[in-house]
Amino acid sequence: MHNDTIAAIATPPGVGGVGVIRVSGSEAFELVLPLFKRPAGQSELPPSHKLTFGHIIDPHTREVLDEVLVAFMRAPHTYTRENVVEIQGHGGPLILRRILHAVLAQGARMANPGEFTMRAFLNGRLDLAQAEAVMDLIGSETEAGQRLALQQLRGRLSDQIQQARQAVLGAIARIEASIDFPEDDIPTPQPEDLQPLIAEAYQLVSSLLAGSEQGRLYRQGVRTAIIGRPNVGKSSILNAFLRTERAIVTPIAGTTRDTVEEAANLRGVPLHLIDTAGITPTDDPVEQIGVQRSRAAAETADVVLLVFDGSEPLTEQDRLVSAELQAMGFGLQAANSDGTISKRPVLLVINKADRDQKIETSELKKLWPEGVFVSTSTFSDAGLRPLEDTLADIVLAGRMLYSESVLVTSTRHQEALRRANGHLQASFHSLDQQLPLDFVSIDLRAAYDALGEVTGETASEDLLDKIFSEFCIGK
Ligand SMILES: Nc1nc2c(ncn2[C@@H]2O[C@H](COP(=O)(O)OP(=O)(O)O)[C@@H](O)[C@H]2O)c(=O)[nH]1
Ligand SMILES: [Mg+2]
Repeated sequence: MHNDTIAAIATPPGVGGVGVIRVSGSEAFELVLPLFKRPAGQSELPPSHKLTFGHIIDPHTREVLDEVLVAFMRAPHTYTRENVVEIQGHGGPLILRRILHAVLAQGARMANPGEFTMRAFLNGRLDLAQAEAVMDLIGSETEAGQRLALQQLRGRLSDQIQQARQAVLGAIARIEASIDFPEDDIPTPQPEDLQPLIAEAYQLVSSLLAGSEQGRLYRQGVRTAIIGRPNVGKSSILNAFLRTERAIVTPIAGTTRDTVEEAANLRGVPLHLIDTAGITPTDDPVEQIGVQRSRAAAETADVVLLVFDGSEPLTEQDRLVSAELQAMGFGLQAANSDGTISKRPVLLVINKADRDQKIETSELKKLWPEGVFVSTSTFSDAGLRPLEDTLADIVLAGRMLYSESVLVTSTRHQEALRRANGHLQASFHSLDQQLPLDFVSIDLRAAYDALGEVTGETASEDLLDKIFSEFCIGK
């Protein structure tokens, strides 16, 4: 049922200054009013969208549960477009649970994860891409990610999708009018009538796809594993990125025994840095586990920083680690024009640049003929900058994020757009081959539906359930 009244604690678990209970649905006002006691003389419904002071009481025992501010918000100018009540109580978990239970005892139902936002979607306040942006906005780790989510929430992505859909619909309408009403002498559309409309849609979708790999980085972040033999400075590099002493650094090889994972911010892209024990032959059982975990970290990484000690000649262990990474498919990354990256990128970091350099660069070049090298030192504040710059180049493939750009950030959208473009291409092809217009129309419909999946017009119930179940309760 989509208009029964739901309730949930909307603030995060734990202790806080205030906590909010959100109630939404056709009965929201009627369920909360009997619990809300105000100073004498005010028994009617308080004005909409204003905070009103009072107490929440247990309606049976008249016991006061909390001193609160309550906002009664009349539909449709609410988050869900239903009547909404927000009760601001003191932010203790027990207090909030007791207030929630009182609301539920009045006949409200406990909300499912994401159910408030789902109602906003079902009631037409947000489309699906905008609803997803709500979750991205809450979860964004960097300002750039936040900006992208906000653009999407404000409907910038949806606008472009709708524009593409309108163009496709224009082509479909011409074809179908001529098929359905042949007697009204509606002229059969010629390829040159349809091509500009299809091309317009194709171009819009292509430009969205072009930035989508980059967009995904801002949302999902980049898993970056720091790999190398022991003592080359891996943990020091992690610390330098974080600007704290997160990982233990000592001159003793084997100091890092487990992987350490931390988030850093690289020009707005969330970096998930993984410091590893290093890959090295060892008899120590604990170190062996550490080495296993280092391998696993490399296997699942988007980018590997392979660290060498520049103050020492290349060692046999360095060669072994390089060989292992190459066997995993790491090599020079190549950024394709459509934004995809064809090889798993590795960045070769020659650390301890502050010391006399004994490493043979010609040896390194033999190991990694197409490698991108960068010298760093973790001993000075500026020493990491070349590494950060080069990594940013690799990750962003040379493109900057413009604050006004609309980027597709979700795999789901990317996948739907790819399908849409596939169908648009097929319709072009059918036109070229002078196939019957029904064929063209079938592809155009498929493209139209694929685009509609992004904004939710053609999303299945299962898909909606899946998307909204990833939200938190109360959102
Ligand atoms: N001279 C110099 N020493 C460094 C640098 N980075 C790390 N070290 C030292 O190298 C040793 C090993 O560093 P650590 O980060 O623990 O290496 P890991 O085993 O690869 O994690 C420590 O004594 C560090 O102080 C650097 O840029 N220059
Ligand atoms: Mg270490």
